[in-house]
Amino acid sequence: MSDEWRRDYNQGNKDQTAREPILAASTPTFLKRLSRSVEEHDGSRVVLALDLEPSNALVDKACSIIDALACYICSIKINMHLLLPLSMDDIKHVNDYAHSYGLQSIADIKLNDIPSTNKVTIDYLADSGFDALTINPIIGLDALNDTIHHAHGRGGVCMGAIALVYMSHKSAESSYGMQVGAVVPEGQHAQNPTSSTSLYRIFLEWALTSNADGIVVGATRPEMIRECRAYMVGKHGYRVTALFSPGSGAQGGDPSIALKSGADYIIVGRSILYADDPVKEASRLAKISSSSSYSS
Ligand code: NUP
Repeated sequence: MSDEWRRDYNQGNKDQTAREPILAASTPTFLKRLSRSVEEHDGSRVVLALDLEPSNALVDKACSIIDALACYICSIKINMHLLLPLSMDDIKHVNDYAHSYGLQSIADIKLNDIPSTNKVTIDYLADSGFDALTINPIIGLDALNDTIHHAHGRGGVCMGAIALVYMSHKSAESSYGMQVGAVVPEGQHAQNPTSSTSLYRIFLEWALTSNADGIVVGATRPEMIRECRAYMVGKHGYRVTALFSPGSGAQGGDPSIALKSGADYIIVGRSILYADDPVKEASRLAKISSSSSYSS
């Protein structure tokens, strides 16, 4: 190793130490920050998916959309539509802009790698101003636990982690709905520790065991929302994990039914972004989300 390499390497290790979780007890969790945002935005439980089509001036477009819609939403959500074309500085600018309106920002990257890579990813996302990220439980219970623990301890931020439980698109049935021979600890979801169950039930159990801040269940599957909500309430007796539901509007789900079935937040992109009047549509969804609630 050359001196120059050694110097960089050692510096890198020092920086890594500086990244070790240092979290003040007073740092509010993602869900607390999100609840505050709901209060500040007239009770709206709409998470806006900023899924802009490829074009120039994406940062300006994202910021003008935030200007127009901030009072009807509680959070933005950014995925590959912006993460791939934009730089980290650009993304940070958009996130800071959202924060200036009191909004939260979720990185919808469906994190799905080995724990060491996941941790570096989380650090970059936190540095880019994100408040939470989505994660795919297919990485396995220990990896999920480890990764979420790292997100929660991320110095000064307390990143939230939202686990996929049942996605909204049609073919999700062939994966999340798959029957698998589960070995689930006794007393948990499956009655019989070696019985077969559906993959989404295992993901739900793992999400709760790993202290995920939220789960994703598609608005296209209100019966799954109802089942997951009932299980979460039954397990904890109260709500500690929020249910985020994408898939209303463009994907065919009904936002009001999703919320009444147990969703806490609806994630909406195209039906707002490409509405004839996006402000009117966002305002309509904000009203629905503030007035529809779960009844068991
Ligand atoms: O199961 C999921 N379904 C889904 O649509 C999980 C997601 N994260 N999403 C995201 O939600 C998707 O990537 C998109 O950003 C948004 C829904 O957008 P739209 O169908 O309302 O336009």
